[in-house]
Amino acid sequence: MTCRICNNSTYMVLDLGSTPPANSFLSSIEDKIENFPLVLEYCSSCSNLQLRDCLDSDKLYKNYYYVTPKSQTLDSHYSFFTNFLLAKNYLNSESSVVEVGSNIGDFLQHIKPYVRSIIGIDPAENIAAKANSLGIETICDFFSTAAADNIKKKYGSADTIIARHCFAHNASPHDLLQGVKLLMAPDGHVIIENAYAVNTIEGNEIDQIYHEHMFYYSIQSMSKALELNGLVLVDLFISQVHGGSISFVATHAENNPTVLDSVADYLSYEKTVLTKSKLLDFASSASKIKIELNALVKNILNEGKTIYSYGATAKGNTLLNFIGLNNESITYCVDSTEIKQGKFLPGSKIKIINEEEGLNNPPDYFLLTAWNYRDEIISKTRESGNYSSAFIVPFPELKIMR
Ligand code: DWN
Repeated sequence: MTCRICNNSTYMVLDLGSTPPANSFLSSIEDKIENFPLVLEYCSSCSNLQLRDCLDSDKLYKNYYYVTPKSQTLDSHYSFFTNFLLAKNYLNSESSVVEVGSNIGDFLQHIKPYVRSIIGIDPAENIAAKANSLGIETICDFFSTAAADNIKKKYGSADTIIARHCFAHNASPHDLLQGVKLLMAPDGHVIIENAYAVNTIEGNEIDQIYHEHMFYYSIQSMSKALELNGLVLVDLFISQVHGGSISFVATHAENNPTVLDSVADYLSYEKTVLTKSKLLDFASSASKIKIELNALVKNILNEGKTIYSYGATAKGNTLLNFIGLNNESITYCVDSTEIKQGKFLPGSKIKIINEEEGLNNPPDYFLLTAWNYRDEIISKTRESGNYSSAFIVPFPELKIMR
């Protein structure tokens, strides 16, 4: 295969078999759903990790179930993110902001008081409609050069373009970056936040691999993609959100901007992680978690105890389907997202119930499929009066927390 960023050849790192698209929840247990291969590849030329097979975006986003959850973890991340942008003057009271993949507009709601104007763009019809009903002007479309052109004609150039956890969702970063190039003001900035390949590999996060995530960006691969589109990486910051994320800050290359030390500092560490041997370790961690988690679940069930999963996450669906766990071993999946409740997880066919039901009839163990909210979910569970359920945390190493 070839790298979708630099066109050099890639090699296979990990094959997770065939699974349904991770956010295609089933309305009925009888619903049939197609499986597609989930194979991760690496390009040693630009250090890009990508999916071998990309699904048509229309299939993935027409009716989308990921609604940004209400979460303290996310609220504090939004504050950290906004303070960083304001402190570095990537955002100020005169900024016109466009957020790509803005979901229901939670982040735009957060930065609204600090800037001149905000507009969201999101392809999921149900999600964009919800954002608009909440007062966040949201265009329902995929971001592309055509969409960028329309936004520019209607609202003018954007001083700041923000794209949080959506760049990996498009099979061609070049299309997205051409749109950015067109829409961004001459002295503007684009901030692209994404799960960071270094955290994914170091944390054995094999469940970050699902069809929506077509890329696992590194500083090297993003720099290359930016460079090929007349942009340049000038700054970055790292955060713990979503299992470890990186936010790339870029601007027009023709400005010959100063590249801050943060780029070189993190790049040297990244090069020690994205190596052939660490990628092999990552692939081995998949077999290890499969064996260990299956054995643990078997022991728990043999003792006559019950397990629910916590979080109807895209990640969780990769994990459950790869491990081979289903509704015979996991009784329910608890999740706070209303539109997911009453549905069934694709593949494992586990029924999703709300948090209150999970609290009223608690299991002996929760398999924490939303492990990225570990501390928040465990505190919330304890504060609600449930001191008995233990938590099985699958990553970075399988462990039980009581
Ligand atoms: O890139 C993507 C990321 C950012 O989000 C996606 N393509 C889709 C999604 O991935 P995910 O489904 O793995 O995301 P989360 O953010 O880990 O999902 C958390 C889930 O857990 C939500 O469905 C809500 C639920 N939840 C809950 O039930 N109680 C979350 C919290 C914090 C809670 O207290």
